[in-house]
Amino acid sequence: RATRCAHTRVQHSDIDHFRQFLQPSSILSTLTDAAPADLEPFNNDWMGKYHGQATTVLKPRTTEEVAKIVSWCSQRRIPIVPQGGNTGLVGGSVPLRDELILSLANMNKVRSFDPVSGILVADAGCILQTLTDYVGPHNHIMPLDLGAKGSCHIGGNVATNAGGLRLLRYGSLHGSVLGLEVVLPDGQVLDQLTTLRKDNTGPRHFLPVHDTSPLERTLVFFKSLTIKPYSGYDLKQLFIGAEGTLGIITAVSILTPPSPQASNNVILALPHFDNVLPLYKTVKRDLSEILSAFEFIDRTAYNLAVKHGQGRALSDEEVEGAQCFVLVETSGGRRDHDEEKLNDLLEHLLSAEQPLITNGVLSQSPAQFSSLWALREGVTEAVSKEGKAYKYDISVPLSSFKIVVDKTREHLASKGLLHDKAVKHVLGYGHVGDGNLHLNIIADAYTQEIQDALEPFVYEIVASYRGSISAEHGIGAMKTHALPYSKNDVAIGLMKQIKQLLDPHGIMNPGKVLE
Ligand code: AKG
Repeated sequence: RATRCAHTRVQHSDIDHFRQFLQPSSILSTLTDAAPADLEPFNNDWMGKYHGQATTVLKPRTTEEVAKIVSWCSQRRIPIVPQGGNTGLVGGSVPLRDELILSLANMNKVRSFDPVSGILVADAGCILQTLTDYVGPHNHIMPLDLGAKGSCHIGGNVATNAGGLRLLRYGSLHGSVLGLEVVLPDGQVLDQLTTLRKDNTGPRHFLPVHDTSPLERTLVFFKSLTIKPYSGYDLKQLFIGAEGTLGIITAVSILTPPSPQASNNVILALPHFDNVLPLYKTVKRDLSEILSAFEFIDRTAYNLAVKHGQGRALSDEEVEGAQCFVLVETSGGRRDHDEEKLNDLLEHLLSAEQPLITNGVLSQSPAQFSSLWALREGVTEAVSKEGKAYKYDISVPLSSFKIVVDKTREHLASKGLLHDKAVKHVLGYGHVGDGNLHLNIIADAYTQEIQDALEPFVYEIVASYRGSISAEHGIGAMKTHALPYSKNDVAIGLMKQIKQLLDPHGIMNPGKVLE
């Protein structure tokens, strides 16, 4: 187990202390004048699956304020849940009990942008879409894109190592994040907000506040592992995907790629799932450098997206005989060149002796481009409108996507749970190019019976493929117990030691990532 120290609840005297340096509007507490309903959006996740009982939400405006809050909480042993847009799917951003919630929502300024290098430095609480709009006029885009872009925060994206729809083209945040500013669990500020593309020196800036710094302790720790110290540990990588358990990300330096000059997309209807792999090979070969997304939705996911008004429904003729769909996007430098390539691909696919697809619908306008994307991006929303979703974000070999979905459906049927009063749908969609399947099970309600039928069943399938139980959504509160299905004892042991080293009192997002 990771550290579990005795924790303290927020008291009136703590609020009095916070009032000394926070504006009144930055403090929301039922201990003083807030109504419990005011805290509901912070205490509950958007799926209605995870619920906390925090009495207090603080919304600092500066890194210094964050540092003061954390330093106080460290001394008082008050556990903290850092919260961004609260759009996560694994219960990582809501309290498990009555921890203090530290919302980054008021830290929402762009600190700098260099239109030549494309390097953006922004507060952690900036909304992803706002940043996209900010860099857009400079002909840049954010290196990540996801369905929750209208409300998720860049700090939360980095803290969860979010993947999304552009990973195929621009890689993971471990590559595009150049620097971070992090408030450590004792209140010190680790300033690694570099805007350098290359930096092999390891830790550079450090603002010491107390005697023994976590950095010193980290170096001693690595020394104890007989790894050469000062050889350039890239400390920021520790915080990418740590889900706020090692510190609070307050600012992010990120490389934004140039906007593509031309983007197109097409939805391809496939008669069998078996065609997805050969199709992916063909598309990669024919589109090569302009391919920017290859997204999969099965027929159930498509039907739900259409039922709940997400994007443009294809005609009956276009979907006839389709078992699943693939959305292909191209992003390139010259519209006529890219269109020619895409048209050639379609012609080649449709005229083959044994066609891999039954139909292809090419977007003809920016509005159609968006509405084809909405069919794929809108699945999550459609699922939430249909019922309560059990979500498994897994990495498994691409060839097994359908097997995993089918086996789960059969398993639920064998338990007598596949009917209108229990599980209504089992569906799969996701990022083919990244080997990332989103397995969703939609039921009328969250029940222990369904939960027990799904776990460890799903995790055992994932482990049988040596896959990952968390591809891009994080571990949160949902998967702490399931970590051993994807990480061995050595890896988990090391994670616990790092947690112990940086957060000896266990105040940072307790019960998340590690049990
Ligand atoms: C996606 O649509 O790519 C997601 O990450 C959401 C998956 C889900 O809602 O299960």
